[in-house]
Formats: sequence, structure tokens, C-alpha cells
Amino acid sequence: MRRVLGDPAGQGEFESQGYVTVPVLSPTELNDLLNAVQNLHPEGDVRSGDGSSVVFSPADPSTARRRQMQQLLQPLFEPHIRRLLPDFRFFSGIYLIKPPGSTGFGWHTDWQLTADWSDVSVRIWLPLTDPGSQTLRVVDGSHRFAREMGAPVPVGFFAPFTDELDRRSRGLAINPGEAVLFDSGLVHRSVANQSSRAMVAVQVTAIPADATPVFCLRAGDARYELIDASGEFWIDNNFLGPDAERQPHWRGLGFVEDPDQHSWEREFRLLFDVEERTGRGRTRWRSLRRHPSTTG
Ligand SMILES: O=C(O)CCC(=O)C(=O)O
Repeated sequence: MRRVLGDPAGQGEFESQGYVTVPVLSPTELNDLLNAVQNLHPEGDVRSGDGSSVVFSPADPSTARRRQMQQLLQPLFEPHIRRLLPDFRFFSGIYLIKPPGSTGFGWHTDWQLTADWSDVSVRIWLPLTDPGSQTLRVVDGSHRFAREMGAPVPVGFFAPFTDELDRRSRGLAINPGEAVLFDSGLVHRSVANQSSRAMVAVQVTAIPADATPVFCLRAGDARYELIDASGEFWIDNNFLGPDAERQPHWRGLGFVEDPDQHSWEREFRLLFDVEERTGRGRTRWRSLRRHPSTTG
């Protein structure tokens, strides 16, 4: 794996586990950022109650608000990215608000964001309120599996394995101001908010400085069109809303066949079967990530 973290010990951990936890923001930065997010979404704007949904800023219908968030996060995180991830650059910044009763997100990997699928994209997940035990859950080493191409609607690779993934996963203890830096291909989930107050987190994405940003739009069973996502693509388009449809002005960079589209489920079942047969508690993850083939 090419260098991700400047710190060699951190790099080793990141390679084997798929994530590291590091201090990022000072108490003042943390407090200012929480106030700023709360100002974007004043109280009353977030619906609480059993099964209520997460406020997920990329799905915010307000382009102005999506831009404001990016403008807030970019100058704050750029110096930290330079310090922690020397060959990477800030790519995007979002926030999530999980009101009391919200279920959060189930098991998933994050989307492929760059044209070269051997690139690593790093998610910086930083809770602004104390998540306590309701923290991010991850499956150690699962970044070496094929990722689920979710664009725009996930096919649900992971749903049949929810129990197994819950069993294999761990909740990441985190102190105020710390962030989890994880490979966007790591299998992870959030935990339902059973507390009585909203949980707020930001998530910043860093990509290799020389990477070509793309939106991989499903264009068939295991086929994706690579759309140029440079500039403000992720702000200008509400890709979880109506713009998830191919827009005529988007610039296509070609198509790829995804060889992993169906292998994840097969390989995962194989792994569980092997474990059941041998009674071994843990099997080494195999590397399943491959390059898609470009079909022009
Ligand atoms: O904040 C969370 O609970 C999880 C966020 C997450 O999984 C994501 O944005 O991909």
C-alpha cells in the first residue's frame, strides 16, 4: 500500500486494521465547529423519535448550506491533513446529525471517489458531541475486501451478514477532538442513538493529491460510468436527490466493469463456511480488491 499516514507506526496500523484514531481538533476548534453546525441546523429543525432519519448534509436540498459546510471544514482541516496525510488533499466535508431515536446507517463501505481503484481515500470521522458507546463500529481488516459500489443506490451486499458483522465488529472508543481516519473501503456502521440528545459528527474526505475525482454512476448490472467529479461537483449536485439521475452537462470519462460486484457475497459466505467447518474464531482476510477494467 502506498504511504497514507506520515507517521510510520500509524501507517502500519492503518494498513492492517484499515483505520487509526488520532487527536485532531483542539477544544476551542471543536466547540466552534459544533456551534457552527448547530447554527446551520437550529434546534427544532431536526426531527427526533424512534426510527427518525439521520440528517446527512450531502442530501441537504440547500446547495448554499452544502457550500457553507464545505467552506467551514476546508480551512479547518487542511492543515491537519497536511500534518497527518502528507500526500493527500482535502476533498469534501460533510456533517451528520443523529437525533434521539435515529437508527443511523447499517453496514456499508463508502463510495469509490477516484478513477484509480487502487487509490486509498481517507475518511476522517470526528464526533463533535460525545458519542459514548454509540460510536462508529468497524470490522478490523475489512478494507481489504471488495467494496460495495453504492452509486447512487446501494445493492445491499452486507444486509445478509448483519449478525456476523455485528459479531466481528468493535465500537471505537474516542475522546473529544479525536478522529477516526479510515480507509473508505472499511466495512463500518453507525449505532442507533438511544440517548436523549442529538449526536453530531463531521466527516472529511481526503484523497491522494494526484488522484482524479469521479462519481461512479451505475450504468448496468456491474457497469459504472465514471463522471468527472472535480471542482465543486459534490456541492453542486445533490447526488442523493434528483441529481442522482445522469445530468446532460456531466462530463463522462468512460465506463468500467466492476469485477468485484458479485464476488463479495461469494467470498464472504466462503469465509463463514470455512470458519464453521474448522471452528476457528478468526480467519485472515484475504485481499479481494481488484482493478476494474476500463471499457472506454
Ligand atoms: O456518523 C456515523 O454514525 C456513521 C457515518 C457513516 O457511516 C458514513 O457517513 O459513512
